[in-house]
Amino acid sequence: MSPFYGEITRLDLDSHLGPNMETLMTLTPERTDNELAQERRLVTAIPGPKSMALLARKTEAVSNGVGVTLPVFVAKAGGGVLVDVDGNSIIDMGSGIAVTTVGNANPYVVENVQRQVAAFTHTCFMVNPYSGYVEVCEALNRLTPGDHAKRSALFNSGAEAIENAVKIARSYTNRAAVVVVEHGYHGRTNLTMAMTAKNMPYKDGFGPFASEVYRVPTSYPFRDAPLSGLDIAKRAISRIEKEIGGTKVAAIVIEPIQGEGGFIVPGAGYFAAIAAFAKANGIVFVADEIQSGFCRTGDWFASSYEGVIPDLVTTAKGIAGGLPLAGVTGRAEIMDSVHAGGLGGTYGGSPVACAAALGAIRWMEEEDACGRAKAIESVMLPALAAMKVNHPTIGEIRGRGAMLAIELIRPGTMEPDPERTSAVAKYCHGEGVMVLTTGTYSNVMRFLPPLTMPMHLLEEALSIVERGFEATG
Ligand code: PLZ
Repeated sequence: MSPFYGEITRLDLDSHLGPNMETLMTLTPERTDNELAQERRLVTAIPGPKSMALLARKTEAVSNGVGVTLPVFVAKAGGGVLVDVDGNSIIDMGSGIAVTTVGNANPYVVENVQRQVAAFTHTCFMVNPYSGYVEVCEALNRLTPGDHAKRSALFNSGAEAIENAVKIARSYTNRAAVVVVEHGYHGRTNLTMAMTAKNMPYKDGFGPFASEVYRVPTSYPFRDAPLSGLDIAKRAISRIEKEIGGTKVAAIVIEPIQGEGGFIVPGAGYFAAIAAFAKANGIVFVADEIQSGFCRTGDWFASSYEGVIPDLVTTAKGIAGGLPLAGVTGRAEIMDSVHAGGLGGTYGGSPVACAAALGAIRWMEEEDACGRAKAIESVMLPALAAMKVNHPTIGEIRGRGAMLAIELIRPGTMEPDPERTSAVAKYCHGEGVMVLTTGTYSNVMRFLPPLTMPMHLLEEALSIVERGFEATG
């Protein structure tokens, strides 16, 4: 049987084939399938008057607790651009925080979703099931690392996937403790706030937090030197043994590349040593691939770079081309240890989100999304390296595939420079390039372009980042 959605939502591929890898580097499509010119175009100040008017309405209608990075209100998006209500076309180097990996309004996603909403919008999978849910689980079981027997369950958001991974691990092990690491980010719900490291803006004033969550050292090569990834793993393991007890731990939850923590790629051996410790102690090792998964790093899952086969993998973001969907996938014996009816929710694995995911996954497989992420890396790394030579505030370039970042410091020190980071980001925004910042110290500029980004726009975005350094120096 096809790993994709059945006949009902099968796409007419011929009319929607995008550029493949052979043509990716040479061919720069002028238009996407939703007819957006692939160009940076500024016709007003950023934000323009229509966006400003909407921003005023937002202030009156939306809770102040919900912030906005760049208040340009989006009217259309696709390929590598966001087009706002004033007609500005902005280069999208953020993908809505690593979500629109297959591009905004990807035609495979759009067609599947349109067919699905016309067929039915909801039944609740726990009440009356449908094939899309099962097919997404089959795809997750097939694509996540390891060829052991697996099962999956679907949810609505990354935080919900993490909550459920912890529920499953506790149910399987009959243990309570959950171990997370410094700089980790896992969400904004009560349990996941406890698991998230950074106070502002995620936790401040929102406690008390869930109990039985313990934080141990993480590998941060730029700031650990001369200690190795393995040295830090030993430190983390010793902390678990001395302060919690290995046999008391239900789960260790780690991102293979830390996203909100600052795109931190662990030093060699760290991730694998922690996974081996988990295995030796009957602890469920959970890889949080919510930001790093689905071809973002040039592999389907970033755990593969570490040679680790996690017991459970959490996914969200890139899985469904922008529709809310998340998953927990893992060893059948762990996933099946939960009593029937113990996992679920009204909307988890909605038929519309599942149809979107099947479109997104199909595009990733047919269009060699991992190869595209690597092609993006091969354009970006040399450009960023050249920038580093001219701008000593760039302390480190890191990441994998289309998940790259630069960490800004005060030249000659290791001191983070969040002000410069924010100034460069603001410059880029004003020039029509959407960049995001991240990191515990807010001093990391991260790049998460959609994998449909035309190379000429990628190069243009990089040249504007460079000008941002010149203008703020
Ligand atoms: N785990 C690794 O990156 C979401 C959060 C942005 P949700 N990261 C972006 C913000 O300010 O809220 C994330 C992640 C990792 C879990 C999550 C949580 O995923 O879908 O936002 O709940």
